[in-house]
Amino acid sequence: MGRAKVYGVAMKLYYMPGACSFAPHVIVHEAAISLQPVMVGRDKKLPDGSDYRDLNPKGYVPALMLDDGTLLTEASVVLQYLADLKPERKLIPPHGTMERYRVLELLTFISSEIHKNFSPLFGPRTPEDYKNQLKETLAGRFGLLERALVGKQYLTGDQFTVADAYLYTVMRWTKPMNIDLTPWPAIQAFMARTAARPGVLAALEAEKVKR
Ligand SMILES: N[C@@H](CCC(=O)N[C@@H](CS)C(=O)NCC(=O)O)C(=O)O
Repeated sequence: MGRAKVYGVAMKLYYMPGACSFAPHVIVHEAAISLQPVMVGRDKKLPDGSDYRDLNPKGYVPALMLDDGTLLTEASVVLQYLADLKPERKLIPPHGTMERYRVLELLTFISSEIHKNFSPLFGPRTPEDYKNQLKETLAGRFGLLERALVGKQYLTGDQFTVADAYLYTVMRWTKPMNIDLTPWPAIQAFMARTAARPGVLAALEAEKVKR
């Protein structure tokens, strides 16, 4: 079980190393949030030997267990919840602003158009033809992200947000999938810039995954 800085353990983040749960893990470090990260094994076993599915019937990560035992799932929602705990860190714009809707728009885009087009690429039974089709779809989506990132540090400008943590997390998967990012230089620059952030480095170290 990886342990980030524990400031007074109660809330728990369930994660698998390098999976989409890495995005909320980054936000935990970016915002210095007090929680205990708990690693879920590929066999769905928790460090105490119990079955993760007994706790979260969805069986996938991330999941956030709040201090009162409430379980919150779905990466985009867990990201919003964590960022809202520390509004002064500006990891998500305030409620009711157009800036917030823009970040929510990005989270949904990353979830449905990037994350979920990557997922079947990891499946050992996914047919090669379908994998190639998915890679073509992803390349089209990368073109949109490239345009969004040109001339900017992060997706919304100079401020790092939950959308950037999520985008960095899913774009890391281009490496194991042997997808060359050379055609998208603004995405490449974004990846290098984000990888150097202390919050990202701390999350990488906590999950014992490579940059
Ligand atoms: N809709 C979920 C999907 C989460 C998801 O795909 N999690 C993957 C890791 S990226 C997972 O836990 N896979 C292991 C499994 O399903 O057994 C979300 O957005 O949080």
